[in-house]
Parts: sequence; structure tokens; C-alpha cells
Amino acid sequence: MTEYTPPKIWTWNKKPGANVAALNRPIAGATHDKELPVGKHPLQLYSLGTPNGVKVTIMLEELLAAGHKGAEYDAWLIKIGDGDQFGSGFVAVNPNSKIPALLDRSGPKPIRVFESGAILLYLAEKFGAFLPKDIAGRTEALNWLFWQMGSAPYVGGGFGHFYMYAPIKIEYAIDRFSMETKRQLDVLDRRLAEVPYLAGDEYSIADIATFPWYGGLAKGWQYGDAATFLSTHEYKNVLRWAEAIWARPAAKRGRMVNRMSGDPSEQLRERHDASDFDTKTQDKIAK
Ligand SMILES: N[C@@H](CCC(=O)N[C@@H](CS)C(=O)NCC(=O)O)C(=O)O
Repeated sequence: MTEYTPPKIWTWNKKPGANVAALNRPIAGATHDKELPVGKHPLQLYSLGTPNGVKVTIMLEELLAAGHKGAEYDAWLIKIGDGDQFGSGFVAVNPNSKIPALLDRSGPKPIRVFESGAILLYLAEKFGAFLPKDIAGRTEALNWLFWQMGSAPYVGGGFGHFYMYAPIKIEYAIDRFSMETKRQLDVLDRRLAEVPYLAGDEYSIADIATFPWYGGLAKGWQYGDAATFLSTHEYKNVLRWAEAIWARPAAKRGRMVNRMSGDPSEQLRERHDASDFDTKTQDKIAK
């Protein structure tokens, strides 16, 4: 374990390479002036194909597949590695400078929505879809939605960070967050042994929020060999549920939007029209 004695007062070490991620700062707000682009559709999404971003694009694709034409959207790419999240236009939509962020321009005044869970709930309420109508079902869906929002940072900021991204491997940190990630997978596995979907019989925003994180982890999509390291094959009910969601065409389309890595045929960097899936993926653009 690396020995470190914290000083009495923490100070920001701005030396190149001193911070874990060069873009991280201990202060909020914009670093530069930059307006956001606006497309033709009512909903403008500013995002990236990470698990938090994919929650929203799966939801939008599910809404469109279910016939909600008002869910047509432009998905713009926010390159967080380049600092796009600190542009003034983006910060006006999300003062927390993180993707995903949504602007609904369908009404008299644009409505901004940030935090992926808030975006899912906003869209579910706006279109009356993917959220059970009865109070018990709705509450159970929200229980799992909020569970996901509170739990995933231990997986991403904890396990994923220390297992994959941190410049040094710290056994204490990897151990602590592996333990917690496996505990969370077991929470899900036990719930999914009782019911097909998190809220019960109905596929809902609770599943849409949870799939890109825990479904992706179980399927081996995240953090190198993390699925082997965490023995995710043990979580049979999570895997069964993940396959049921992955069988949905809207889930496959949603995972392609704003994607910057993986197979070029599965990367649709920006989405402005339903036909873009057939004509604008990276493999087609390269031709
Ligand atoms: N709680 C937020 C988390 C969003 C989040 O962490 N976004 C990451 C990408 S997955 C991000 O934009 N990071 C950029 C940064 O931290 O500067 C949500 O669910 O919307």
C-alpha cells in the first residue's frame, strides 16, 4: 500500500500529471464560452455513450419504438475527455458538468433536465410510459431507480476507477469496491430471482437505468476483464434479465448512440434521424 500522510489542509496540485484525471478541478462552472448546437427535434440530448448516457438513449429509442413520436431527438456528442462538459452552453443545461443532459424545447420555454435518473423519470412522466401506473408498482420502480443512482458510483467511481483507471493498483481500494460491487450484484440477483423485471412484471425505467451498468458488467462490457475478476457468471438471474433486455432492438440502438469505442458498425456518434442507424455508423462513414 502506498504510504501517504494527508497534510492539515488539502491544496490543489496543478502540476501536469499531478491529478488523477487532468481535467478534474475542485471548482464548478464553465471554463470557456461555447454555445450548444440545436437540431430540428423537440428533444436535444447532449451526451456520450457511457453507461449513464446509454440509459437515456435506450429510453428514447424505447419511446419511439412504442410509437411516441414526440420523443424524436437530436443526440449531440459531448467529448468529456476534451472538456466539452465545461463549455458555457453545457453548464447552463447541467451546472454539474456531467453527461447526460437534456433540453426539452417542445413547450413555450425550454426545460432543462440533468441527472440520468431525473431524465428517465421526466420522460416516463411526459409520455406516460415505462413507469407502472399503480402506486405500488410505481413506487417499486422508483425504489430501484434511486437504488441504481445511489449505487452505481461505487461501481464506476470506486471499483472501475481503482481496478482499471487509477495509475497505481491499491489492494485496499480494489478489495473494498469489489466487495461492494459483488454485494450490489447479489442484491439485484436476489430481486431478479423473484420477478422478471425490477419493478415486477413490467419492464420500466428501473431496468433501463440499471441495465447499462450491471447488465453491462455481467456481460463483460466494462473495465477490461472485470467480469472474470468479479465472477459475474455467478449472477444467473442478472444475466437472464440482461439478455432479455439486450434482445430488445431499442436497447441495441440506444447503446449505439454517441458511442466512441468498440466495433465501428455499433458506433453512431451523433443521431439526428432514425435513418442514421442505417447510414451514419462509423463503418459506413469510413467507406
Ligand atoms: N449522477 C450523474 C452522473 C453522470 C456522470 O458521472 N457522467 C460522467 C460520464 S458517465 C461525466 O460526464 N463525467 C465527466 C466529468 O466528470 O468531468 C448521472 O447519473 O447523470
